[in-house]
Amino acid sequence: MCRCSVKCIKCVLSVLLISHVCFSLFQHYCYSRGGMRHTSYTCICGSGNNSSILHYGHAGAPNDKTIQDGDMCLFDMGGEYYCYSSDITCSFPANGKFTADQRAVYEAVLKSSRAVMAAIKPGVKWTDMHRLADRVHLEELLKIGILHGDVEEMLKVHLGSVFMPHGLGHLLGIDVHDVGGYPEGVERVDEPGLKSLRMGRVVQERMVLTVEPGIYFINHLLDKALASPAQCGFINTAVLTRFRGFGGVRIEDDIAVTADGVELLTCVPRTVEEIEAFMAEETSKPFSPISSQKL
Ligand SMILES: [Mn+2]
Repeated sequence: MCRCSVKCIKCVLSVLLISHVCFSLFQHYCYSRGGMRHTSYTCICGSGNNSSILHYGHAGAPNDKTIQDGDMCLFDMGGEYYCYSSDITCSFPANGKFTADQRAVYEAVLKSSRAVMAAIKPGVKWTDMHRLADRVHLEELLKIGILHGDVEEMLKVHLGSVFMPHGLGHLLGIDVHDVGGYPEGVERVDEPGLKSLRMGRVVQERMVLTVEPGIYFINHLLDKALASPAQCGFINTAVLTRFRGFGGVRIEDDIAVTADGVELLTCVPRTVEEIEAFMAEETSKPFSPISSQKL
């Protein structure tokens, strides 16, 4: 189902409309091409500032925004095949071309995603992978100029969770957030960000997991950080202001843990160059999700 979901995502990447239309195209593609009657969850098709809403797409925020030129889009979509789930997020600029700020934030997340994937192997703690993603994000936000100061000090005051308030990833299987994340004897770490992890275990061979770091500009979390004496000193308010309304970037891949590393199950365009090339090629073709492709 990962392979078909990837093809569907590529199909949706090539046309942009109202968010729920993108969801419906994905559903149609999943069912007609992959025999997948259901998606694994209500897909998230956020754009612009809505891409910072972690579970955008629910009934209270029903994927109803028209996508605008210049928006970042965050599409979190997965098909379900005979109860087995997939869960993939692509973030991309609606018009196919990253601005300098969009590129900087996107590449910061890609760097943490790839650092985590390079570090995962049997025996590592999943909580340490989350901490690694936080560290890379903070290092990169420092380079962008949104933060200043010492990354070690930032980690002590949990500054990473201001930008990534969710967990790094979760077990994937019969359920999209599969069970077994906290068996008896495994305690949840009660720290911002880490407490949201749906899996607290040591990584084992043959586990299937999502790796989904993200950086989001969520106004109420930014305001809270600016009001916190422990955190506000690290934030460059003038630069941060530029990113208000940016939304967010998440890069979510599905992996299977092997004896000495990972197998990547989601082969979608990931680098800035791959995404821009893919969107330039696809948008140059006439689009019809029903008739243009042979079933
Ligand atoms: Mn996920």
